[in-house]
Amino acid sequence: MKNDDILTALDKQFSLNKENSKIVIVGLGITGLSVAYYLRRLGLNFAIVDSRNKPPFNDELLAEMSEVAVFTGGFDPAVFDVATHIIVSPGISMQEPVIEEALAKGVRTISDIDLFACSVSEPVVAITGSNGKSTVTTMLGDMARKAGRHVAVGGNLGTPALDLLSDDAELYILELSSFQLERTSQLDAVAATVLNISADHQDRYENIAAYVTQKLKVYAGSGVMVINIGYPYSAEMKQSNREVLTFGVHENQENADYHLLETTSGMSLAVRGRAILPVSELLVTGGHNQENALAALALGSVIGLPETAMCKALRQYKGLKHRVEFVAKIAGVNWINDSKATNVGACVAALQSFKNSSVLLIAGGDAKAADMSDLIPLLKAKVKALLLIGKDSQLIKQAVNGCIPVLEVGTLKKAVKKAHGIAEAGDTVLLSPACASMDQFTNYKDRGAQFVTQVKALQQ
Ligand code: UMA
Ligand code: ADP
Repeated sequence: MKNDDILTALDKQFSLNKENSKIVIVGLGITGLSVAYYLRRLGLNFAIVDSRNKPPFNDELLAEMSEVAVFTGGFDPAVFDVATHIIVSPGISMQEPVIEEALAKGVRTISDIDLFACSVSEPVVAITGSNGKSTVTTMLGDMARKAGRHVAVGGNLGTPALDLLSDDAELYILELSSFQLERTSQLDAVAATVLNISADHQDRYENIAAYVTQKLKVYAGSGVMVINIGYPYSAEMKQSNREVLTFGVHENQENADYHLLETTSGMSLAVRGRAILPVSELLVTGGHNQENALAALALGSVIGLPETAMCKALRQYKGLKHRVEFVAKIAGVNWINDSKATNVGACVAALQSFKNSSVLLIAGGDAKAADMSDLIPLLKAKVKALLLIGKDSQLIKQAVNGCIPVLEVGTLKKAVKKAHGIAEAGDTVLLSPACASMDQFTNYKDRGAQFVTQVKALQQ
């Protein structure tokens, strides 16, 4: 869209304009920086505030836009007092006292996703869920490229939505987190999905219902609702005036539009009883990835991607790093990096893909107030020993209540060393922490990369 059209849309939706608006960007992470570039392009003035002393993009911002006022080292209420609009980054809770006070005074809040939604006329596909978002987003991106579409893929995946805006893009695929959705009002995706729900971010939400409410905002607007029939909330979610497509691999899956089908040559991905791709041809493993593939197929069908192109992309999809990623086989022991398992649901999915109780599981970190006792059935079925790292070790140890042997090792380095000492040929050492990483690492990528380095060092 042209800048003038975007400005008209922003004025209409949010009374945001050059003449009367005083905009404050809250947070100078990658989202805050993308908002700054976007507002500058439109000729809108703004200030930035960040609670950290040295936010990650401070230097880049000052180098590129030295005229912008940047307030760091806390949320100074004086900055919020002058604002007419605040654009709050996803990592900051809307329950921050300064933000609550501003909203109570009538300051308008807009998310980067709102700005994005007001700036595109091309179709947008929106993907959320507790787990599998990045996998499905990238699968669908590959499918669209295979079909010859000019597609831009990002959001919570890594590239902020506003940085995707381009004249070339004919289609946008966005991964969205609950943090992004909770503060968004303008989304109207042509196809949207909540892939699944398991407890996550319970440090930011009062209860699971509050978390689900935010996830369901992905279905805002009038597009096709792509629904996983295996989840209890799915029936409530259906709206009679909306087109719905279902997918699933659970008990009632035969009722789904996209499901698994037993054929004479084995299990296949299927559309309404018609087999389209044997699961043996997928490079990614585990029932959860078959479900991800079904979700991507359903979303792809809404945007008119040919089935042949979609299946070709699925056959070639190798999976993302840090998601049940094979690292090495050392003395008959498989080492697997699943650092992206930042919640219990993801760890459960990883454990389910192993056949017997030969797993040495390295877990722990910041549990984000989750109930770790949900791991107990899978720990009993698949895990020989649990090696705990990170700040919530004690809490996890108490929650699993001695159901299997637990070793509190503290750090990842010690966990790798210990696991190497006790693993026997045929075992698998799995890093699938069920926790966020920030207590000991920069992020999950850093945690995964350190694991890979330490495992590779064992081979020397
Ligand atoms: N922070 C402060 N003070 C501030 C601003 C931020 O302490 O003033 C902290 C936050 O509490 C958080 C960190 O800085 O711990 C980053 O927050 P941010 O809002 O600046 O984040 P961005 O760098 O803009 O990255 C965000 C998403 N991060 C979060 O939602 C925490 C990235 O998702 C996303 O890729 C990026 O926008 C582009 O859309 C990451 C993530 O961990 C991968 N997401 C969570 C998840 O997947 O579970 C939701
Ligand atoms: P997200 O972007 O939602 O965090 P990813 O695709 O990055 O999802 O995968 C994160 C973790 O969840 C990985 O450990 C992965 O193995 C696991 N996972 C992926 N898809 C699913 C699914 N459909 N159900 C449960 N766990 C999954």
